[in-house]
Amino acid sequence: SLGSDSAKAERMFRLMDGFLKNDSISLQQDILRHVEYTVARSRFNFDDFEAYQALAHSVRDRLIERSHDTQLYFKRKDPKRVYFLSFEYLMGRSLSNSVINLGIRDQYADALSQLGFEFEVLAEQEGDAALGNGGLARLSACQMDSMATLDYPAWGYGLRYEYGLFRQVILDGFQHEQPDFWLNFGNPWETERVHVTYPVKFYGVVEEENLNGEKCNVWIPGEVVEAVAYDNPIPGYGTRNTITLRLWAGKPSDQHDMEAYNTGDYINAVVCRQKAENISSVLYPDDRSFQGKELRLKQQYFFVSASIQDIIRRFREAHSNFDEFPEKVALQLNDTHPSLAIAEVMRVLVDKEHLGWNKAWDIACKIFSFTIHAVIAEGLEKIPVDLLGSLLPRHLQIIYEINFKFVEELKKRIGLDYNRLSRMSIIEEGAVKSIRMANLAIVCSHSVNGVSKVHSELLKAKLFKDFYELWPEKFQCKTNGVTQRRWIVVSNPSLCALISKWLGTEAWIRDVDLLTGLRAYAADPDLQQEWMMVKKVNKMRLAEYIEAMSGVKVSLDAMFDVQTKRIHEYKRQLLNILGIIHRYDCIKNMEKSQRSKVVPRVCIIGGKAAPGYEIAKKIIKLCHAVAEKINNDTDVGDLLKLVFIPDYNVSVAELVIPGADLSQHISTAGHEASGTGSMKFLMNGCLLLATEDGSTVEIVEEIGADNLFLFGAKIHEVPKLREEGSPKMPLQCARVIRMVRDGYFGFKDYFESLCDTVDGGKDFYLLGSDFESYLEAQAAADKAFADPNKWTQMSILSTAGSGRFSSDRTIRDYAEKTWGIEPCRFPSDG
Ligand code: CBF
Repeated sequence: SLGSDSAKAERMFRLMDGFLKNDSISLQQDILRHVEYTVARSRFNFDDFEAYQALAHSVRDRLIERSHDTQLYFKRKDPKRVYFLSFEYLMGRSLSNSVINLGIRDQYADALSQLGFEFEVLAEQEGDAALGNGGLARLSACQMDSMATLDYPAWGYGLRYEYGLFRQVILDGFQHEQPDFWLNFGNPWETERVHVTYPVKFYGVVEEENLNGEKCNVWIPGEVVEAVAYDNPIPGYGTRNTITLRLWAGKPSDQHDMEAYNTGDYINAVVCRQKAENISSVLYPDDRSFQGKELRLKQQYFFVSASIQDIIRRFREAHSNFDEFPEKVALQLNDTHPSLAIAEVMRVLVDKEHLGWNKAWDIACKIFSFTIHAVIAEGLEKIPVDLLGSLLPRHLQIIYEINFKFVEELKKRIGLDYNRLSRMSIIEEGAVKSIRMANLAIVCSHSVNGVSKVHSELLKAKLFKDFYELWPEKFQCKTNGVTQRRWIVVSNPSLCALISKWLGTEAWIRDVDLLTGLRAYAADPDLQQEWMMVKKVNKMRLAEYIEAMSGVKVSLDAMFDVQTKRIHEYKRQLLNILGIIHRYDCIKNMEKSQRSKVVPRVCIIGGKAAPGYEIAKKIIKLCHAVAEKINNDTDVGDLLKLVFIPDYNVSVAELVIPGADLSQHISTAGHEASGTGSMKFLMNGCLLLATEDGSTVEIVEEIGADNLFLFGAKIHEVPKLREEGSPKMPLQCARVIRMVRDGYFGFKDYFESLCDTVDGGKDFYLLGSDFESYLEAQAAADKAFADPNKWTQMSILSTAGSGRFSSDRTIRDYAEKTWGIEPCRFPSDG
């Protein structure tokens, strides 16, 4: 083996360092070779898309080489590895990110221009990999980038959905969903590992057997599906380390079908085989509600079972028993979605490895840690017992056993407090008896964390108070972060160059705390001038996109005010739209002579609504109806424009965020677990208009309340305001709601139920009571924008303070305090 002959191994590593050359001629040859032999087009005649495909394959070769080196090195060193289990990843495009992390973007750009192509144009050919819904999924992608860059021995596991998040198409202002068959033209980044497959079992019965005098449980499945691995390389920046995101796809299992073929039912057997592929076919498009559907549960178990088999197989290659398992393996549950992994690990260790329950449980409790992204109890997954029992009969038994032992232990600690016992039980009694997946994850995990300080405190004080009182040491906070590689270096190259110039180094790309060095120059007129130029260029890019998408021409002198995120009542896009109506109303009622004092605004809203979320869809329609009115009102002209950006996704975000002057993060206090969009805008020098919710509270700590526009009720005030209800509705808010109700923007009846959510007596999300303070914050933003130097200084200070919100900080924190892993860097210059 490599380890037993270290001289040979060293020689091999040296030889391998740079099989593929990165000079311009080698790159050109590589690209042409892929045009000819991979894309199968003549090297004398190929278009932009074919050039992109060849380019992507040439980059992939380099990624594969590095990924092999990394894996061999990990194998040799056998460090403790972390396995990140996430049901969703929003990776976006890979090309620019990969060549930047590999450090060969300029070389490729040069090689392509020699061939008559432009790198930027080819990069636009790539579609997004949208295997996730929103914040949680993009967070997973950012964290993968940080794990690779910080040289952690990490693997990501997930599902290879054939249909990613739906495409949003707007017709007459209404959202329609279209399937995103993103694999239509193949995916040049992934490698199918035909040899890495595992059987995943479903249904069937559990039988007791006698093994050497001991009773043991044997699960006889009713269906077996094969999981096939698709590997996606994740390159680190400034390192040769390239880790893997392994996604599973369903394939029919030959073993299990043989019976059907032998009985002559050929047609049915083939049709059944096809069912296997359905498991990984489609991503569920709801980001906050769960309906206990069988397919979703199947997906969860499928990905968990394949991942656990893979992890155990890797461990077994270097270890003959499980004694060292907790010293070598950390398993991170990204939300409750993968928490069946707990029951699966127990099943494997008890039923297959025969370790005995206590030893297996001891191991499970040492390896699992759990991140909660939900804020409210309704956001927590529950699986009906009947459903679980039919799909995974052995797992149901195991969960009952875990619960039994837990409740017995609990009784000893807290006595017979039945209310508390029933709240903490993993099994929820009721009309539909269910498994509380979060309780299962908390009971087993050695660490449980929220995703911002505020959220982590809420978990301790409310959602999981009982558990916190029992195990205070388990509860931690890991404030989310985003990667500066994607959100500055890739998406805002001009800002990246400017920062490096003023800091005199590019080291901040790996060591993001260096950004604080910008504070010293925030008032420097030269930097301010250059900073404004960069913003202008990015606004120009965005304005062109807006015109192309919506036909609306916008003025670059206007403040670009952006709210882009999933559409949810709690995120309060409706508050934004009502504020825009108010602004419009004010302009209309103003003396003409006064209008020159108005700070012009381009209001930009974008985001998808879950297909079954009626109110969210009405918000989208209202946005279009209001835009139609305002944008065609010559009286208003450039003073106010409203545009909705359709099909908001990662690559659109890369264009929108650098061009924003102001961005809104205005959730009702206590509803946003963290929010990560705010961090991306902050990095790009965009000022925030925000409520004190989620991670905004920490952003304020970092950049100071003077450098953003805060408003609204605080978390502790929300319950009382809810009790008070409508009497708090201010006149201005009532007036704009009335305009909508009266049909000023058309669709009178359609908007009725939407208006009811605000003035119908409940106003659960407190639009009414926050309205005045929202308008005040908007006025403060106008005032600041009217002073370009002041605004630019605030913008520089925003970027300078954004380092704390890098996923590098988050990941280091997880690695040191939760996973107990250390960097394992391939010995090379990168
Ligand atoms: O933690 C990442 C994000 O997760 C959510 O999107 C989620 O899916 N629960 C939250 O809503 C965000 O606040 C959070 O930033």
